Amino acid sequence: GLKRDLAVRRIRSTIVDVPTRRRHKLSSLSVTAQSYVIVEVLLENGAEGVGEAATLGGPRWSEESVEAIKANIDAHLAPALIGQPADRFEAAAARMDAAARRNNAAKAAIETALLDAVGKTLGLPVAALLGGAARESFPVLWTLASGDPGQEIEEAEAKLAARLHRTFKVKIGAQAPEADLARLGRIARALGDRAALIVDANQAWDETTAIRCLPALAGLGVRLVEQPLPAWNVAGLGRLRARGAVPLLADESVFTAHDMLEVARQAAADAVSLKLVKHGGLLNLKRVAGVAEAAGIGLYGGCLLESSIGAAAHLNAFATLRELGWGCEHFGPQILADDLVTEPLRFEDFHVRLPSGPGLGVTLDRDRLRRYARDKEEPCST
Ligand code: MUC
Ligand code: MG
Repeated sequence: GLKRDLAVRRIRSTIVDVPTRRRHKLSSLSVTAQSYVIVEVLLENGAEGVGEAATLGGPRWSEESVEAIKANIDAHLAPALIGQPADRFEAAAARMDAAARRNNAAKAAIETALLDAVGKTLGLPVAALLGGAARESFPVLWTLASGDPGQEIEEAEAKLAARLHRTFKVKIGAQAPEADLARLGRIARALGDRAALIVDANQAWDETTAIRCLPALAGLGVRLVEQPLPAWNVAGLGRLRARGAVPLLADESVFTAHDMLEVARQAAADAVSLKLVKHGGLLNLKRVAGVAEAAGIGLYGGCLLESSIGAAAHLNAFATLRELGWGCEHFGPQILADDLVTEPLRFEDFHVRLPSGPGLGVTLDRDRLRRYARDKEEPCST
């Protein structure tokens, strides 16, 4: 019967390192390659599914590294699911939670692969399994993060000319605030009203610095300031927001639905950045979005520089949200020197398209998986 057919036969995890087109510099880390764990699930019915766990700069953006993700999938998470029905997504998530605390990126990659395999079995997109798509394309921004304003202006001009992106997120916090303000001033003057700017400080500032700099950012026309304070300082974000200089976006402060509830209680953000690596799966991403919606907090489609696999997973969840007022930032496939799928996501007219077709709507390219695999021989967990 269907139940037996949908049982999980095998889960395989592979660490890959994919070079980026240029150095990507955040407040406290910088990368020239993106490291992912690609999870492949095989069902008894022969259907295959794929998922991706993204990291940024090892265990520095969040606590998970690809080495830890792979180890915990192979030793703890995969064994909890072998033989279990792949279509019982909530039950699978509960089994994973019982097997390992947190490990959100690892759990998200596995859940994505289950949804992909079941969607492929039923001939339905993952979005249909999550409530059904309410949109098929998403406004998508580009991130300027080389740290060199001349290069950043040139890069933004090329994106504008190609009609790929017209909102830019500038990564700040790697240098002194005044140097960042000067850099932003140059970028803002060069782009004028042809582009919208937001910034992400990745927790770099303390409250005093933020109180000093937020009005200046607003003066430069910055529309949204992402995570100016350390993740723990939700009360500080609430005080900053009460000053009303510029809208605030919570990123590292919100991993779980409980974190989201606390941000809502403290009125600490205007919007929240939704990401699989933080929330631990597509169902949990929708749960966090629900808490934000209940508090009147806006939704922003966040990323961690995923390939087209991880980006497709996010878009399938984002597609089911009624409002995604701040658009999304799934430019990841465009900053990679190569992708991991046979047909990359489509970017056009300042939007990225929800891929069509069953499951995630993308197909893993096994040649590329092998090319970028860190170890050429990967063991299976059966
Ligand atoms: C982050 O903190 O938002 C997303 C885009 C980007 O450039 O960095 C990431 C992580
Ligand atoms: Mg961020």
